[in-house]
Amino acid sequence: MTEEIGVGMVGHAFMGAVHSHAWRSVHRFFDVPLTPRLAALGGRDAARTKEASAKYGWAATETDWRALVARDDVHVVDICTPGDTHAEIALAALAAGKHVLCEKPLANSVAEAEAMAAAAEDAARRGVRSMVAFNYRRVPAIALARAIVAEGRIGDVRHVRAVYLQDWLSDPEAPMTWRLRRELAGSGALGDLGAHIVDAAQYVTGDLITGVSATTETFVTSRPDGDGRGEVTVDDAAVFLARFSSGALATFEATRYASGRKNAMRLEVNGSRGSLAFDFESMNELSVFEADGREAGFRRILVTEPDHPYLAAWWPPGHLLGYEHTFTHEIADFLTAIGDGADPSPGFAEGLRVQRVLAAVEESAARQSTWTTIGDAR
Ligand code: SOE
Repeated sequence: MTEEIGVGMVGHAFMGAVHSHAWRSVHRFFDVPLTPRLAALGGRDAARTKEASAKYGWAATETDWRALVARDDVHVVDICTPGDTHAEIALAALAAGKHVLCEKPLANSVAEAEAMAAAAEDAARRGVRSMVAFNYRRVPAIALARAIVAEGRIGDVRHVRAVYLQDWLSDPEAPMTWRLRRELAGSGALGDLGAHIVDAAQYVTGDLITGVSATTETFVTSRPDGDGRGEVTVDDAAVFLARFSSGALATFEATRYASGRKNAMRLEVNGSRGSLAFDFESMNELSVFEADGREAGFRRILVTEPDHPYLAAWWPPGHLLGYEHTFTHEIADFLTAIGDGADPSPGFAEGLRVQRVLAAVEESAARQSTWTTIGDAR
């Protein structure tokens, strides 16, 4: 077993569960330089935190994240809380010399993300590492797509078409959650789902978005909340056009109202010599079109070969991976970077870049200035 590194995680809902799973299994499958020890789990409610800690295998619990950050047996702080607490926890952890893994989007505002990126840059000079948990980068098919684009196999990128479709708000009577409150979540489908496709599009193309024209909508403005109703203060859906620095054009759509679509995170890239297409609901596949083989059309590649990204650690070809593996890959990369004394990617500066795109989308949607209205439309 390699040297141990103590992990303290704040938050134990969906992301807490899936991160716990990854911390517990990463060193059993990947040759990582550090073996995680699940030192402490943080949560505000003592009973629920204890229950989660027993279920997911943490050694201790804390009800105050500051106490968790201060623990001598915690060397990494993993932030799985709603966005309103990311900046405060990350800044305190970095100041205390703890490595930080932070759920996406990095923060609830550009100002917070700027402070986090500056603190991360400063901490890196002291050997303290930080990373944003954009787990879809660690889907093997998405990592393979990036490699294919980087090798020039589809030529110059002309179009990116990215959607992230869920439907859990289609029912207007679905209850309120923190995800629908701006003060907690920062934004709605935009930050929750749009952040993933912005990051994935920039990651796969190796390019940056330089501008957007956007519109957003809140379809249902209040929802059942306890005995009464709560006001929805975020977007339910965001749709935007974007340009990349290469001149490539892109369209993005993030929504929780795409009835029947559960987690359809899809990306298509069209280049001058070929195309790539991915859909998370078939996450072990990548469709590839190379112009040289035009008659063959799109080929469906089953991304389960040992020479595909991350696959050597897992099962024989054709034995599929799932959502949870993306987090195991993310944490393997994070531990490797810490062990190598290198900055992991995506670091907080990349998280800030995504935050700026999200802010530009909100600004554009609020101004509505780039729309040409059809005269007789109401
Ligand atoms: C909920 O919409 C959610 O859990 C997102 O927050 C995650 O980032 C995404 O991976 C799945 O959907």
